[in-house]
Amino acid sequence: MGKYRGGSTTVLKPKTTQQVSQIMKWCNEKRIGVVPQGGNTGLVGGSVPIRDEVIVSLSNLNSVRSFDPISGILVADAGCILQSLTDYIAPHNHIMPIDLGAKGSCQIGGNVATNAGGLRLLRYGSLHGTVLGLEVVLPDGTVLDQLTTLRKDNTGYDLKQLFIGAEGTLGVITGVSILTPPAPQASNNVILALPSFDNVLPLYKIVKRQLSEILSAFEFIDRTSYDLAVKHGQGRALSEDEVAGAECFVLVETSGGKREHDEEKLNNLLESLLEVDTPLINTGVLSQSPAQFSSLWALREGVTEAVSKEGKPYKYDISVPLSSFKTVVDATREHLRSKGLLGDGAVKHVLGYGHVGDGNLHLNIVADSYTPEIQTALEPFIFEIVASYRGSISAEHGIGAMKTHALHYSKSDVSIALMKKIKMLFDPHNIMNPGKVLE
Ligand code: FAD
Ligand code: S2G
Ligand code: ZN
Repeated sequence: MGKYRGGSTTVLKPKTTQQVSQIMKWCNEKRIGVVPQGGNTGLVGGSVPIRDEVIVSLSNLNSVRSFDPISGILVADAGCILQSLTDYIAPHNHIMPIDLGAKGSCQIGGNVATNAGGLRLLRYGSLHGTVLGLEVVLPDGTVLDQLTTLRKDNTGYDLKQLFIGAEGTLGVITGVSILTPPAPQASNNVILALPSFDNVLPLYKIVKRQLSEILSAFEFIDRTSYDLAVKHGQGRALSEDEVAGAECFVLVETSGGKREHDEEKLNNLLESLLEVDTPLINTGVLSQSPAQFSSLWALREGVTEAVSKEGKPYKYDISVPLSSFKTVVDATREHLRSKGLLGDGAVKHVLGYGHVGDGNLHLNIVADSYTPEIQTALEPFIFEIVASYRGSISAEHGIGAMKTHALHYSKSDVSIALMKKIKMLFDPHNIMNPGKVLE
C-alpha cells in the first residue's frame, strides 16, 4: 500500500479538555465526523480524513499535569510530544518507557491511541502495561476521567485498555497517566555483524542468557537495510572488513546500574561469541562514546528515512515467528521476481528489519513508483503468509484506513463482530474517526 493522503476544510486546536468535550458534543449532534490528530506520524493513514471530517488536533493540549519523582508516575496532556516528555523527566533521572524514531513529532496521546511499540518494548513492556490511566472525551462529549495514578485498581472492567490501540475510533484521549522507569545509570550498545540470518535465533538465546537483566534492546537489520541506511547517511558505517560477508546485523543495547559491570558483561559476551570454532558473528563493534552510541542507533532508526529517500515504500509491519523472518523476506522477493517485478526497475529492494524480541518484522518493498501491478502482487500474498503463521498483519502501527480490508487475516469474524458492537456502544453515530480500523 502506498502513502495515504487526506484533507479537511477545518482543523480545530482545542487548549483544554472542556473545549474538546464541547467540540465533540456539537459534532455528535450535527453528525459531523471527527479525526483526532496527534503528531501525524502514523503510518497507516489513521490521522487523516477520508471524506469531509473535521480534524481535532491535540497539539495545543500539551502541558505536563504532574510528575512524581519518587514513583515515576507522569500525568500529561495527550498533546505532549514524546521527546518533550523525555526531556521533562530526564533531570529527575527517569526515562519514558517508549522510544521510537518519530519521538520528535509524535505525541503521547497518539502513542497510546496506536499502542505504539518501538525500541524499548523488550525491556519496559507495552503501553497496555505502563499506562495507568486515561482521560478520554467520548463521541457525545462525555469526559471519561480514568486518570488514576494508582499502580493497582481492580474495581470493575479496565475500560482504559479499550482506548489503547483504538486509533481514535472510540474517543479522544486528552490526558495520560503513565509509569516511567528510572533512567539507567549506564547504557551501552554494540552492533554485531552476522554471516547468516540463521544465527539470529541462537545469538538471541545467548545474549538473553549472558546479559540477562541489563539487556534493553535487540534490533535486527538485514544487509539491504544496512546498505540503504549508510547510502543515505543514517548513522555510522562500519569498515569494509567489519561488514565483509555479513548477511545481517543485530544491534544490542544494555541499560544497567554500573558501567564497569555492564562493560565487563558485554566484553565477556563478545569474547564468548568469537572464541568458538564456528562463531555466530563475524565481528562486533562496541560503542566507545556517547556519540558512537547515538550513531549506532542512528543506523537502525534511520532505516525508515533511508527507505523513503530510496523510493516509494510498501510497508508491512508484521508479527511472525522469529525463525520465519528471513523466509518471509525471501519469499516476497522471489514472488516479485516470479512476476517480473524485481530488478527491471519496478521494485528496487525488498528488505527486512525490526524488533526481534517482539517478533516484529518490518518488511519493506521499495519501488520507483506506486503501481497496481506491485500492489496486487503484494496483497494478499503477504497477508496470506502472515495468516499461515497465525501472525499479525499489523504488529505495532495499527490498522488505520490502509489495512481495514486485511483485518480478517488476523482477527476472527467473532472478534470483529464484537469490536463492531463496542464501536456501536461508544459511537452510535459513527463520527469517531470513521472508516478507520473497522470497515
Ligand atoms: P498520529 O499519527 O497523529 O495519529 C495516529 C492515530 O492515533 C490516528 O488514528 C489518530 O486518529 C489517533 N490519535 C492521535 N492522537 C489521538 C488522541 N489524542 N486521541 C485519540 N486518538 C488519537 N510506530 C511504532 O509503533 N513503533 C515504532 O518503532 C515506530 N517508529 C516510527 C519511526 C518513524 C520515523 C515514523 C515516521 C513513524 C514511526 N512509528 C512507529 C509510527 C508512529 O510514529 C506511531 O504510530 C505514533 O504512535 C503515532 O503518534 P502520533 O502522535 O504521530 O499520532
Ligand atoms: C521502526 C518505523 C516505521 C517503518 O523503525 O521500528 O516501526 O516501518 C518502524 O519504517
Ligand atoms: Zn517498529
